[in-house]
Amino acid sequence: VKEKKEFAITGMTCAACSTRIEKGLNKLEGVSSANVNLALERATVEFNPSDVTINDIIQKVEKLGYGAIIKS
Ligand code: 9UX
Repeated sequence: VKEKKEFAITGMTCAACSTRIEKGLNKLEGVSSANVNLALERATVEFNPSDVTINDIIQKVEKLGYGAIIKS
């Protein structure tokens, strides 16, 4: 089962920020793809909910020093 959710990301200032978040999320077990758009301040994440939760994803972003709010 695969789920696709969008998150509003706060705290990104430069392009390296979005790359850091992408790399960090892609390293999470259960995440099959993570894309972060700096201009739109948005992350699109595809994941398997039995391996990783929305909360895990938000906590990972926060651990990296940014904020994440689930959008849809
Ligand atoms: Mo750019 Mo982001 O120098 O945490 S990487 S501001």
